[in-house]
Amino acid sequence: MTLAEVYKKPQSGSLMPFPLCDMSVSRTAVETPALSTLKLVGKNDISEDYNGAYRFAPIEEAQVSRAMIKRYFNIMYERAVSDIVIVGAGSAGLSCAYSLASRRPDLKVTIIEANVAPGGGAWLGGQLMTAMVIRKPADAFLREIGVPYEDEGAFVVVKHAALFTSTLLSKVLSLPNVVLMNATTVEDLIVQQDFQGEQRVSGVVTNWTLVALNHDTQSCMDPATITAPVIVTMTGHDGPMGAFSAKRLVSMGLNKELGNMRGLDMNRSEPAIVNGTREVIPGLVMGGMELAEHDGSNRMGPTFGGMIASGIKAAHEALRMYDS
Ligand code: 48N
Repeated sequence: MTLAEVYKKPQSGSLMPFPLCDMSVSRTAVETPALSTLKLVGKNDISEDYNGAYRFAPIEEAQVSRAMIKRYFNIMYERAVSDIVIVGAGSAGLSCAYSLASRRPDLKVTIIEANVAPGGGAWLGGQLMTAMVIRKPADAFLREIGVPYEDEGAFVVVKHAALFTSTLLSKVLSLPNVVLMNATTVEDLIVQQDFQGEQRVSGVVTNWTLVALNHDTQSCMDPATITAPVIVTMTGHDGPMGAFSAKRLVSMGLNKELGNMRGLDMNRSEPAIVNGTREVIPGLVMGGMELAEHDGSNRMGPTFGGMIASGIKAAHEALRMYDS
């Protein structure tokens, strides 16, 4: 029986019945089932004797692999030289990516995120509770990306942090000039002397996170590189690689010592981090909670307006550097 015949002739148990739809699709549609031909029936219409079968168009396994391989390695090839690299896809990094890439579609913005799941610490509001607090005026960003909230006067509350993070993530990923490489770690910085003799960050050294976490268990597994005139580092203050660049600047002698994040003080910390978001050494913008480790500013705990505003500030800094 040819492959086409297998897919034409429903065998018992071979195709899972799809009880929610009246599969009045014609035979020809089986080859290219268009969801529009499925008519959802009301919930009382599901009957035990439903004998339709939901069919997919036939596929070869290699087609699936090649569809992924072609795209991923095209991205790696094309983004080996980017315009702006953002390290860390937490609330600060994603806010920066959105602010940058939505205003400058001409720029190739590449986000490197160590976790499989981007979003950093912004999936919960605080201590496993779900609501997310954002102090004004950072609520303007919520209106820009279309996240509903409850207004509590000096601050607003998003009913679930995941609503903010998933909305922001989807907005960022829908921008054609953005590439997100998740499960990918920046495991070093490219630092070169520029024509003025200054040490300038001009790219990042990357590896798949599983490799980066296992360097001590295997003989050397060399990384890849991505060069760019501007790097934005927002790798947070905790987590397996928190404050990566802040620590690396110290270990490579480009910064004397870490400032080490200070205790919680919401009113001091958020403006300090937002206003302190800057080019910490030529070519490298630092913001978000990573900056608290670099500068020694306070932490703010479960309020995220400072991360959003730091991301926006970092975008302005990055554009100033890129266009200069
Ligand atoms: O969410 P984070 O950790 O960092 P931010 O700065 O975007 O937001 C911080 C915020 O969530 C808070 O910590 C809140 C406001 N609490 C403050 C407080 O007082 O406790 O995102 C950083 C991202 C994570 O997704 C990491 O996986 C990623 O950066 N990351 C890296 N990605 C690539 N390469 C690396 N070397 C790396 N290190 C971390």
